Amino acid sequence: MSASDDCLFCKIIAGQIPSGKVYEDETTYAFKDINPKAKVHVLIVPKKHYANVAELAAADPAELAHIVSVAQNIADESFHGAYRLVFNTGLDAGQTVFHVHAHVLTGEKLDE
Ligand code: D5M
Repeated sequence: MSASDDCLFCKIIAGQIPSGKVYEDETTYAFKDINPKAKVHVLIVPKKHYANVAELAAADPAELAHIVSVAQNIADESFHGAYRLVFNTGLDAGQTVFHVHAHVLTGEKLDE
């Protein structure tokens, strides 16, 4: 799946739009959510463009597993390994950016 010219997260990954980077490797990029819902709220994205988590899981399950391990590392450093991992999928579930992203919520005790 190729990057869409008007994809906000492709532009962030390419450095065309600034972001609060917290982690980067060959395949994956993580940055602070602009509208944090927890003390630590990080978005983790694959550098390749997939619209949602189902597309990513079908095309590259190893990358999905890698995103989970990046989330675990962020939570290990922020809040003794406790975190919430959310993939909003579809407009009616609140997905607003159609480049798959894991929301990692951590850094404090979360509401149930
Ligand atoms: O989540 C999309 C998330 O993306 C939402 O929590 C805000 C965040 N966002 C939007 N623009 C930016 C920029 N420029 N930097 C950082 N974070 C951003 P969704 O699950 O699609 O609703």
